[in-house]
This record gives sequence, C-alpha cells and structure tokens, in this order.
Amino acid sequence: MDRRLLIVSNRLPVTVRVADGHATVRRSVGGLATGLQGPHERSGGLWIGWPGTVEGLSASALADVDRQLAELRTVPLSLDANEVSTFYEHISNGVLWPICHDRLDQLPLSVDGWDVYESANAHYSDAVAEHYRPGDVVWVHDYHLMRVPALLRERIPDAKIGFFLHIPFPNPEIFFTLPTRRWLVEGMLGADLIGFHTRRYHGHFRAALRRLFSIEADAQGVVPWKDRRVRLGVFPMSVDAADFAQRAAAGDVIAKVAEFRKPHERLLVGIDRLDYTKGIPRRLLAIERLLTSHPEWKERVRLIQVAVPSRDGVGAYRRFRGEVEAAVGRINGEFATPNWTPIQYIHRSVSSTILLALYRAADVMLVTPVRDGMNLVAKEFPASRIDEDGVLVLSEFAGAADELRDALIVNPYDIEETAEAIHRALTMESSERTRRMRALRATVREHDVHRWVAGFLSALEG
Ligand code: ADQ
Repeated sequence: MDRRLLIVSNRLPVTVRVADGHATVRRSVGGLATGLQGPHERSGGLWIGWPGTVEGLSASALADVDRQLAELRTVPLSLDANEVSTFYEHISNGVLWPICHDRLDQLPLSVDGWDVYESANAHYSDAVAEHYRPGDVVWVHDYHLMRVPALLRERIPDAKIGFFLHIPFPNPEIFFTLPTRRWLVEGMLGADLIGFHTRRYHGHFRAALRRLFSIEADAQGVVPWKDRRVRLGVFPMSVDAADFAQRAAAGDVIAKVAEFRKPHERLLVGIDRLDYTKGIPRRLLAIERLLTSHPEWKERVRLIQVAVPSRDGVGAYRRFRGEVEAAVGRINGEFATPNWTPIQYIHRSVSSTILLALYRAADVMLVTPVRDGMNLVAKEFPASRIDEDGVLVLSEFAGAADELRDALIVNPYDIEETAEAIHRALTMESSERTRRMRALRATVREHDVHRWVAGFLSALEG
C-alpha cells in the first residue's frame, strides 16, 4: 500500500511503565499491534489513541514520554477523568460490551452519558482530522469508536475510512434494546467499508439496516447510504502464526514446559481476560462434572487457569471476580488431596514465555467463551504447537469456531457435553490428535494476521 495509513483505536498499542519518576514506552504485543505494525511502519503512517492514564510524572518526564511515543509514530490523545469513567468504563465497557455479547443481565439499570461518548468520539475525530493529509487511508477500530466514521466524514467528506468491529454485532432483537441504536449505526455508516469477524455478525448488521432504514445490501455487500455506497465485509482476524511458531521453539519456553509438566498428570489450560463472556464459571463446573462422572481422573488431571485482571473500574467485573474465586475455592475444597489440587488459579497477566510454555505444555486447551467476537487464544494455541500435539476444546460461540473445525466444538452452556468433550480430548489417540492439530495449524498459517490486514485494506482501497 502506497498511501499513508492512519490507525485509530481507543488505546494505543503501547505500555507506559513508570519507575523512579522515569517512564519507558514499549510497544505491546497484542494481535492488533502485531498485525498492523508492518503496514503502519511501511506506509509512514500514524496510530492515534489513548496511551492510558500516566500518573506521577514530572513535566520533563512527560515530555520524554511524548518523544518516545512520537518515535513509535503514535499520537497520544488524553482523556479526562470524566471521559475515562463515562465514555470508556460506563458506556463502552459497561453498556456496549454486554449488549454486543448478548448479556442484557449485566447492564446497569440506568444509562447516562451518551453525550460523553459522542464528545469523546468527536475528540478522536478531531485528532485524526488534525493529522490527516489528502490521500491518507483511515482505519478506525472497535466499539468504543462507533461514532467516529460519521464524525470524521463531517470533517473530511472525501476521506477513505474503514471501520472494523472486533466484538460481535448482536442479533437486532438485542441491539435494539439500546435507545441509541439508530445513532450508533449511523455512526458506523460514515465509513466506506465496515468489517466483521464472521458472516453471522455481518448478517445481524444487515438485518439491523433493513429494520432501521429499510436498506438492503446488494450481492457485493454494498449498501446505499445518503449519496455514498458503504461496503460490508467479513474479515476473520488472526495471529502472526510464523512468529508464534518461532518463539514457541525458544530454549526458555522449553525449560518452562518441563517445569509445568508432572509425570502421571495431564494438563488442562485456560487463558483468558477475567471477563464474564469467557465462560470461566461454566468451565469450572465442567471440571467438577468430569471429576464426578470420571473419578479415574482424580489426582491425574489438573487445570491451570490464567485470568488476566480486567476492567476493575466496572461494577459487573468486580462482582464476577468474586464469583470465579468462590467457585475455584469450592471445587478445590471438594476434591483436593494432600498431594493434589485440581485447579490452579492465577489471577494476573503472564509473560510471553509463560504464555507460550502453557500453550506448549497443555494436553488440552480449553477455550469455552459463552460469546466471543473471535478469540485469538484459540489461534495462538495451534500456532504454538510445533510438535503437532495437544487438543483444542472450543466453544461454538467463539467467532474462531467458524474456521477451526478440527477442534472439539462444544456448547459451553451444556456442562455435561463439555465435561465429556474434555474426557474425550484426554483419551484421544495420538494419531487423531496429530491429524486434528495439523489441520488447525494449516488453517491458522494460511489465514494469519497479515492476510487479515491485507484483505481489509485492499477491500478498502477497492
Ligand atoms: P479479547 O477479548 O481481549 O479481544 P482475545 O482475542 O482472546 O480476547 O485476545 C486476548 C489476547 O490477550 C491474546 O493475544 C492473549 O495471548 C493475550 N492474553 C490473554 N491472557 C493473557 C495473560 N494472562 N498474560 C498475557 N497475555 C494474555 C477482543 C475480542 C475478541 C477478538 C479480539 C481481536 O473480544 O473476540 O478476538 O478482540 O479482534
């Protein structure tokens, strides 16, 4: 791509660390950051977003942060305390997130602050307009910024704007509970291209357009909107498979694998943000069911569940954390022996060495969200299994299930079925494990994050 790429996301793909009054800025390693790094650098473009709250720095240290951010070609946008609590925590994570994951039960009873969502989105749009040069391509990401395409279109009518939604677009019956449904969809329609992970979310969005505005997409997925044409498309996001394969072979990873594995014990692994969409409580119940209906696994199987702290500023998450901890305590209390504890629960972020070692050590990887836009863990696991072993148990409600058909697909609401799938995974013949893992690896290799980025950008240019 010759044109300059301006990427806009709520958060910048960086971590600012402060120690002794000094700050260092590092690029973060998430899927989006990794996938877009190449096009971002090659195009000489900019990444615009919030670097997070940075506290306890002098003016000169702050200037140093700005210099480091500029070196990474990122443009920091500051959010004030009201924007953080209302736009980011309350509306984005407290309202849009549960609605898009079908969790009306997690909604606060009263919702105020759409005006702050709008003004924060305007704030991002102003920053883009300030840096925009004719010919640039703008790529806006995710549910925090659904109004940005339309607000940017007002500022720069002929800009090339793409929008990608990283979470599900729900069934209109659920989306329409939002009093602001029309206004949010109008916001997205400011783009030239709107991308979704799966055909299902794309279908839900088309159904919403039909019901809200009586407009219909043609065979190419193009809808007429005002005096423009907006294209809708399906672009399943992925990971940098080659990079995972390479890093998974490192000596420090292999040394850790040896530490995690114990003779006579099979290892189940779960790695998630601590979020009520990821299905952790039902996964724990499935482990309990497994130990009850197949008692031969007692003292022979262990689950390592890593749960990264997430969104502690949102009430629903604080309550949820207590629920998960209580379930772990109850099940461990019920089954543990002096030599063995069935669930090892780790409530923190882990290094990439540990993450890769857990992927490589797992006999069975449990990815059982009750709803998930894509779920990159489901793709990182096979990408890391250069030994072509290990079984993936995957929820049918993760976007990744549309592609990863060689996983054992489960309905996470069916505890019995999930427990039986884990048993089947634990007893699967080595030849079947290898056949399935080879197929999973081939899928993730062929459809990697670079292909995702190239596919979206070429559709946008087209
Ligand atoms: P998330 O909900 O954050 O993303 P996911 O796709 O699984 O979910 O990505 C999580 C990332 O965090 C993975 O790259 C994983 O390696 C990393 N991670 C998880 N636990 C970790 C830990 N303890 N320590 C360190 N790293 C950890 C949203 C949507 C998803 C969608 C992505 C991308 O909710 O459905 O797949 O965006 O579009």
